[in-house]
Amino acid sequence: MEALGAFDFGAPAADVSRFGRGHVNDTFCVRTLPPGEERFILQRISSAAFKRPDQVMANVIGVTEYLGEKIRAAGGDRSREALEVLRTRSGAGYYSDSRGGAWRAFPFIRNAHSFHSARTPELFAASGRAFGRFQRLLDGYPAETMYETIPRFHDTADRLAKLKAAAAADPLGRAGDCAAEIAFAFEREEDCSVALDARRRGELPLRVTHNDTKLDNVLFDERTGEGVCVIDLDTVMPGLAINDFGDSIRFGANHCAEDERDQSKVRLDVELFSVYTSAFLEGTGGILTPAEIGYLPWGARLMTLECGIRFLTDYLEGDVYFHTDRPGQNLDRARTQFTLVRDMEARWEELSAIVRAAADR
Ligand code: ADP
Ligand code: GN1
Ligand code: MG
Repeated sequence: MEALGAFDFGAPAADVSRFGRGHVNDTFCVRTLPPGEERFILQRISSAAFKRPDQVMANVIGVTEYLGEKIRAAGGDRSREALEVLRTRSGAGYYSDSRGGAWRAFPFIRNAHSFHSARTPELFAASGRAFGRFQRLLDGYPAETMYETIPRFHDTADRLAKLKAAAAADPLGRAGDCAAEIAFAFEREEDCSVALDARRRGELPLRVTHNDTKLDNVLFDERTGEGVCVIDLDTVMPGLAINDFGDSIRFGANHCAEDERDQSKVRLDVELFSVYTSAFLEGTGGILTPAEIGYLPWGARLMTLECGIRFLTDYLEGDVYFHTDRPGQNLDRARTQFTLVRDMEARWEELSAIVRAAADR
């Protein structure tokens, strides 16, 4: 692997293996030869997702250095609580290989793991505190210096427009298999603009947000169980706090796989919703405005709807964006999201009451 030679890992690499379950980047774990075996994460940044790896890395370096300072100032362990970009041998933030692939590396955070489902309420709460804290730590970050690494990333109305275009073009003749799902999304056209309109009216402030807050983007300390480090920072950019809350709920407040085939197993776990809400609010340490708190349920509903729309669009376009390992996987993912949306709609008053009660505590 050409990229290996671009970084100084302190010793020759003994082993390189695929790592993690990310849907977008290609992640590897590099182990160096003993004695003093070290580990690193080596990643090829997805070119389907990110057109400007230079801008991605400028954001990631800016944010990790800023977080590092804050963590040090608070007496924390900088090497575990924030990612650190390993520079290339020539001092750059990433390496471009001869095929145009962009590679970056991070020291591996040891004795910590990511999880793909909220096995216990405590684990889910720990992720909420970690993402809330992430938001709080970045409260003073100069948003105007950041690049928009994926334009209109959480513009749900734009995502719906892209679904419409994909359904109309139907390049693989798949639209017939998912007419019900396409209709489900189109029926919710008005919802798609709820958060964007609140933003335009000035009700919701723009903050520096993570934008991809699924459970596997937190590393948990294997000893304490606490969320030690928020990772996967490619989409950190100006956005809405409610979306960071919402994407965590989408992924974690249930007991099914994201690509569950049996929709009878898919339902929102209101208890987990409640646990996450309290923990996230605790982590944010009071920085959220009353309007942001009021819109939290919308964050959950919209991130789930949007993600379903994105999976469905990718299914129609031939699975070119999200990694898949079986046919129909993106369609199953879309169906799961839409079942969760339906559940959130049915329990809307309950969710709003839970958020109000958590905010009052
Ligand atoms: P993707 O964007 O494809 O989701 P991530 O950056 O989330 O890629 O990395 C994929 C997985 O690799 C994570 O879920 C986590 O398990 C692991 N990982 C990433 N960075 C580190 C790190 N610095 N230390 C330990 N594990 C990591
Ligand atoms: C992708 O990279 P990963 O697997 O953490 C995607 C998210 C989706 C998620 C769905 C840059 O996240 O937006 O919500 O898959 N990331 C990007 O699981 O598109
Ligand atoms: Mg990830």
